[in-house]
Amino acid sequence: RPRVLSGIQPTADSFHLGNYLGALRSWVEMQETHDAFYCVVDLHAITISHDPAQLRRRSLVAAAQLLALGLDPQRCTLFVQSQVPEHPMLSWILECHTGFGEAGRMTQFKDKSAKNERVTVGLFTYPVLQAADILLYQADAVPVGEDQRQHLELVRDLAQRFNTTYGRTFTVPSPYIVKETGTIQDLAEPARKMSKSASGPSGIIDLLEEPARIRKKIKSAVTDTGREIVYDPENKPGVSNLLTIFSTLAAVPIVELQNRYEGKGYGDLKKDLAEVVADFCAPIAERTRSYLDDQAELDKILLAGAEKAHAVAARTLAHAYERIGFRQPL
Ligand code: AQP
Repeated sequence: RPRVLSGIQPTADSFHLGNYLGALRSWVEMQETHDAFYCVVDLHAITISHDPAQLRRRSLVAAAQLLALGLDPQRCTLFVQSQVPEHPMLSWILECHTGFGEAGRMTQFKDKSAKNERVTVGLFTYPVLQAADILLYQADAVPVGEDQRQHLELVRDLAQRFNTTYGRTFTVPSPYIVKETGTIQDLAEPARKMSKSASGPSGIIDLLEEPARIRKKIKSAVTDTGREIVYDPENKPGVSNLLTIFSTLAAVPIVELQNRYEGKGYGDLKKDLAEVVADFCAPIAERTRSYLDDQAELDKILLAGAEKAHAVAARTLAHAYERIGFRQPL
């Protein structure tokens, strides 16, 4: 089976609809067809300022949500990044093979460093740690949203560079980006992506949110001028975003939705979509709570996942050490 790896940051109290439609949906599907490794990337979460107790809690909530979405520890390896020591070890090696200018071209770094007052070296090397995450597992594919495409290009470049310099060591991974849902836009500002850090409360829908709040947000989503319900992301980004969300969650093709709402108004579309989203999120929130009720079991699942991940990561790191000219790690 081909191997996949992907990660998600525990930087909020809940994942949002963009995370789910852009990435996590593929995670659940790919555990059936791939040898899948998924991690909660808490090392990445400290690249911006954080609170330790909150991070500890959020990592657990993140893992519980992933299980609630359908990840099955029997079918995939689910772990928390900081429990597997090889990640920062390989990251250091890769940092020493990354050009300063090359890392400086990453648009996510440019965006985040412009927004944060305190810009750390860790924020700068963020995508190199991401490369270590992926290369340690020899992943063939990486299911991510469109916003991660540039980072994935860097990962490929680093793998190729290392292989050319020292001999074949790493699998060169391909991004797996679902075209239709590559980016889910902010509900209040449809020109921007829905984002944990940049979206205001009216622009983002959390999977753990109360149904009443979800309905309210969908109903007040910014739509475009005109009345027609047609998919046209360029000229009608608001309505198109709603159609994308509707189509994927309800498994109805967009053309069919266009036909269904012909002659009707934005209000009709929003009213129905509000129900679809609220009905989708409610059982996820319920299941997340029940995973969190048994923390001992959750800890056990994560420890078992970390042990499985460590066995694979240690093998790759030993190989990289050999190639580089280091003595073997303990
Ligand atoms: N709006 C989005 N549409 C589609 N996919 C998205 N992803 C994030 N936002 C969207 C995908 O979710 C996965 C998890 O990425 P992450 O942990 O790096 O989350 P993120 O990038 O931190 O999410 P945000 O909301 O964008 O947070 P900030 O603003 O803090 O960076 C990734 O596969 C990502 O592509």
